[in-house]
Amino acid sequence: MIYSVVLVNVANRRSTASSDYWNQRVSRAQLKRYLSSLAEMAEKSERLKYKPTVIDDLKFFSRECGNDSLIVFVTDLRESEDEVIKRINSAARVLRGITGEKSASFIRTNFPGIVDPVVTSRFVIASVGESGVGKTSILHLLMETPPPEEHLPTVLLNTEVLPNIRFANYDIMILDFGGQLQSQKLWDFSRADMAFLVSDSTLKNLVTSKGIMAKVQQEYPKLPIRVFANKQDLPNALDPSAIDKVMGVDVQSLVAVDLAYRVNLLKSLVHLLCEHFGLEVPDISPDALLRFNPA
Ligand SMILES: Nc1nc2c(ncn2[C@@H]2O[C@H](COP(=O)(O)OP(=O)(O)O)[C@@H](O)[C@H]2O)c(=O)[nH]1
Ligand SMILES: [Mg+2]
Repeated sequence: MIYSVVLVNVANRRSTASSDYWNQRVSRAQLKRYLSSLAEMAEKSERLKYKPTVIDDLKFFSRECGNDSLIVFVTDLRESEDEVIKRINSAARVLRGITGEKSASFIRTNFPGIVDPVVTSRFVIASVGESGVGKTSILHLLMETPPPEEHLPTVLLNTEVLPNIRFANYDIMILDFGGQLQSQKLWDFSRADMAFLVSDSTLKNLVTSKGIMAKVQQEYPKLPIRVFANKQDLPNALDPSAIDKVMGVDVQSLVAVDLAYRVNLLKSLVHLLCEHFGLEVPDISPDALLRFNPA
């Protein structure tokens, strides 16, 4: 996880702009300690100063980026160094490129917009399940847009509701696949980081969904799958504990057409993502962690 990207003025060692991606901010003291260690390393050798440095439980990377400035990436300890190095090199290149054209104050003011495209990554969730169980409705619930009143089966892939959700430095993309049999053959999880398996809450559909889950797990053993049991409002819905037993995993029950369920859905998404990235779930509202339709 990339927590922050900071622009530092080399002469006075102060940060002049930053773009923050997580609620854990880098303190001024930590940044100072990093800059001191960087100066020490630079004295020893030019090459050493590009080595990432750990301060407390944060990892610091930096590059010169023109205009007597330094760009600093602050990450957690799990983030792949190669990945960060690729990104910080690109960010430094972008900044050096515009240094001649734009004023320092322009760069300061527009800093997040300048570095965001280099810092953010895509996180793909494939949403699958039988036709008519509520996959498209779940997207509407997430995005707070009115759900479809009648069922228009999604063919292949729904490109009308394109959720635009930012979590930390990730752009969450949800692929809403069609559920009809001819579409099922085209489900492709090769680009997915996670899967949502949506079922309704009838025994019949849960059993079918369990079969789908087994198939997906066999083909993609490492893909995390979260199961949703939708349509809890209907009279033939099994209750949540029975659903967990049938499916053999924890299932999130839901009424995708009822806005009251949105908070729980957001919380669950935050939990899943934090778990995936090895983050502690912060004690703040999911709305503050998931940014919808970021510019
Ligand atoms: N009663 C009820 N109807 C729902 C719920 N979720 C979706 N629906 C309805 O079920 C139908 C199919 O939903 P849709 O999201 O298009 O299913 P998809 O084929 O899985 O994408 C639509 O008419 C929705 O309004 C729910 O939780 N309760
Ligand atoms: Mg659909």
